[in-house]
Amino acid sequence: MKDTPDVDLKAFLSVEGGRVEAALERALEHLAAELPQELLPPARHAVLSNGKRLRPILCVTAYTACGGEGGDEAYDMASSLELIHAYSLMHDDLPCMDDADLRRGRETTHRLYGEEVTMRAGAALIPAAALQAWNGALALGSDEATAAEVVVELSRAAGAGGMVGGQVLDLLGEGEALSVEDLNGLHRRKTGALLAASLRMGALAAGAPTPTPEALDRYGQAIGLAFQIVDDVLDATSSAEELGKRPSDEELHKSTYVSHFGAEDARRRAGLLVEEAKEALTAAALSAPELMALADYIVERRR
Ligand code: GRG
Repeated sequence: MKDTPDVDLKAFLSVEGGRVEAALERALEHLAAELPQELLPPARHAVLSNGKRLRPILCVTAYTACGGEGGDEAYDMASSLELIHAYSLMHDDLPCMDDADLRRGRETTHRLYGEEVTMRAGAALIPAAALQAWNGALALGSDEATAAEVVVELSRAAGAGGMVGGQVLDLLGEGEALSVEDLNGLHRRKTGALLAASLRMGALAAGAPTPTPEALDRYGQAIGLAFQIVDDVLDATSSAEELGKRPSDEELHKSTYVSHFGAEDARRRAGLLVEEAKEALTAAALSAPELMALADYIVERRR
């Protein structure tokens, strides 16, 4: 893993990931008080599995880079993104979507707990995430107008104009030869919107003045697309065991950046996007070595 001058990326990811993990435990304990008992084990299986926690880490890193100060509350707010992400993976893996049996190196939630319970537990995570974002932002000291903006940001990115809309395009595109423009549009929504919202939520909660959120947005859009390109490369060049997930894009007959450009050129394109992301931070004079290092991580990751 490449270190930028001031960042030991491995240590940073490990410490930040641990704090996200703790916040997710708190969120699930809170949810357990209200959730029908049968939904708790599948929710815990999906949320507390071996994810990279990239979205909450980006959120807290942007929050800190914008001058935000806060302890566990920042991770509580940011863990809302991981709740949305966990629900999306639970539903994405269902037989009516990708029909996956392996996720994060373990059996998928519906394989263990059944489809109906997985569908319900996933649905319960959506409003739980909105409340988590709202309560977390207030606990950080945001006023209600700002906390509402944070929740709107999350909801918009997760919704029809973002992740859900992108997923619909993805499902419709199976077995079709999509153009690069179609692929970009699909992935900006399906993957990019939530990644970009992670940064905007952090900036909003920190009360960052424009143009900082705009620069973070440019950074977020660029790493979002780079992330997906690398995802396609890894999918095409690694085994299910290495990636901890199945089925592959090829098995699902999906158009990918690798089918358009080949793995090597796709990787090169991802690298260019990462440079574009870093330039957005430099142009805004935003001193954020961790965000620079996270941009490198997007292309260097192995899973
Ligand atoms: C109702 C049509 C409809 C959809 C519901 C299922 C769904 C919403 C959306 C699915 C979108 C989806 C699966 C996006 C995930 C894309 C992606 C790149 C996932 C992998 O993310 P990582 O690499 O995974 O961050 P880890 O495991 O590290 O968290």
